[in-house]
Amino acid sequence: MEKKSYKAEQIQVLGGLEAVRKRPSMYIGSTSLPGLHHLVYEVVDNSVDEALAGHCTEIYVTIHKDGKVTVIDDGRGIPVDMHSKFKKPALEVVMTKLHAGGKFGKDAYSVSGGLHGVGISVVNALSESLTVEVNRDGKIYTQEYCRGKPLSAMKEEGRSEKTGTKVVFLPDSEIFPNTEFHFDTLSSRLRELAFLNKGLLIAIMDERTGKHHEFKYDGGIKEFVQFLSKNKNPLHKAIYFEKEMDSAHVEVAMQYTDSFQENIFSFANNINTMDGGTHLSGFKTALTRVLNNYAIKQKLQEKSSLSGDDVREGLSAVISVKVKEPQFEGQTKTKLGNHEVKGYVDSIITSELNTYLAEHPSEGKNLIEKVITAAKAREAARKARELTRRKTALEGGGLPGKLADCSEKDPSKCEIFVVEGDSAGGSCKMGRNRNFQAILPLKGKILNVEKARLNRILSSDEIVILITALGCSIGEEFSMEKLRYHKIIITCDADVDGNHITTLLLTLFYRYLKPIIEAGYLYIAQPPLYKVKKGKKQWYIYNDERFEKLMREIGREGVKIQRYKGLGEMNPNQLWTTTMDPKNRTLKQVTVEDAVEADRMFTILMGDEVEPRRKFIEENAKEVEELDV
Ligand code: 0RA
Repeated sequence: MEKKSYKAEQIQVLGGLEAVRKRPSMYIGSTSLPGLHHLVYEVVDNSVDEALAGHCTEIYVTIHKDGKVTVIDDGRGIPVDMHSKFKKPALEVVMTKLHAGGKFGKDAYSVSGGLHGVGISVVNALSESLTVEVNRDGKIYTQEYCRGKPLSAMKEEGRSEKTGTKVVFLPDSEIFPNTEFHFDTLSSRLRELAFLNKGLLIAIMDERTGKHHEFKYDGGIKEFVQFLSKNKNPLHKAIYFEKEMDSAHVEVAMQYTDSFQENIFSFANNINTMDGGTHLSGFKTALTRVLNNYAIKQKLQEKSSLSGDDVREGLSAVISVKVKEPQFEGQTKTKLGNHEVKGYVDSIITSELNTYLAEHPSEGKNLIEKVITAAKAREAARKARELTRRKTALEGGGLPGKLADCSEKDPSKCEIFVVEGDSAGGSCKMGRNRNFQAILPLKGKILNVEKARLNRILSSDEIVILITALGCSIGEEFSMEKLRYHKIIITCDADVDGNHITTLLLTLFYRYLKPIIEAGYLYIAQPPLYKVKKGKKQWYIYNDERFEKLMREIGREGVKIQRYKGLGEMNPNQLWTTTMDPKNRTLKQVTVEDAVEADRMFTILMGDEVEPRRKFIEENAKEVEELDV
């Protein structure tokens, strides 16, 4: 990319930072954990922009013991020349004025859109302290700030032959209720960025624990796809296409595996476009057309009959586009809107995939056989569904006999507790508020959907009962409008079996009913672990930490402790107060925060490969302590 020389005046300034401190969520989405982590991404995005412009090759992120984070890059360094309007160095303007961007104009791709690209000044505004050090023009420049305000003028401190920027910041505890960074959260986003920007080295070090990762992928998204298929059985080597168009750079990597799930991620300017958009739809349209034509040419079918779902079964793919003027749409700004991109992606896939199939006949044969088997299974599933419909009326109509429904009919007011076992189900039925709380007891373990296609899933009684109770159907006929409850609460024992059933249910929702998770309708009940009694006082305790703390406060003498092993040990009244009463209970909302990690976790935990599962459980022993899979 050509080198644009930079002038301080190019920086557009919209205003001061008071607005950011007054309404931080407007700029970083929230002040809870995602917002906190966004501070790091914001700084790193600026470094990645330098890499996209061809000036940066390494980025180092460090989480320090005192809660600070350092980001170092070897880019050009933030400019330090005088800004004529402000009579201040550009560095100070960039750090203290809102939206002091406009650095590359429309001449380059940059990470911006959604919540990204709000500017590094936002990080400064929301930091108790921030120090920036710039290596540029043979010199070192520094400046320090407190809550966005400079503590002194920019200083020149010696000479340096390097170029680059170092930012050290401490998130403001007046703004963020929790200022503790999660290594895994940061690490997985940084890994994603390294995949998306081939050759760029991104390292993260956690000085609190010594954990560290270093990511550098010369194969870029091709390696991303291999990573996604890692615990599955690939049918061929990953395929990679790349093309530079007038106003966009398009990359696609894909690989079929023998799994039944589709696993496609799309990105625009390094942002995960969760809601897809023109790049994704261009890919899907072209893939379906190319494979239908291929199957006809191979005399495997007479006319196009493979559906989009068929051609995507078992497919891992990453579509990454970099667009000069990205338009992000939708409420969360995670849908790419640029119309020209659909055609770009379509034409690349059409020509390149046809070439690939012509040049790789045996790979072609393997994958088209997989796709045709998927089509046959889909047909079988349709028949199974029809059969089930006749039997139990899958959508609407008759409700399952085991369901104790609520009297309220407005889904936004209704809750359903999906309860492990008939006896706990019975207590829940007695304890509930029948106006708005429904109870569905499930018998034992449901089928592991990770290992089955939809037609087999639909032959499982427990799943059909659950889907029927929910009202929303499944597969091609899934309908959010028909969902009968906007709170679905998984209620299992806090033991090995309970955890297993919870995971099985989560897998079912993640794989087949994902919109329910995305809408925020899925929850996990948090029944208490202990009842502690001393004299006339009694406490319900929900976690071990709190338990230890209470024991330190009240001592052990004359104290009666009951450890709950299952919901069945509580009477209806206790169940109501501790677990069901909206005024007292705590519910854990299920989110698809990191779909890549979630997919890996589900694949590892539920798939058939034993070794990765053993390793995962070992590494995450704390979280899955009692989960036997
Ligand atoms: C404004 C203009 C230029 C680069 C940057 C800011 C910049 C910001 C950050 C934040 C972290 N690392 C960074 N690296 C660069 C353009 C510089 C030029 O044209 O020379």
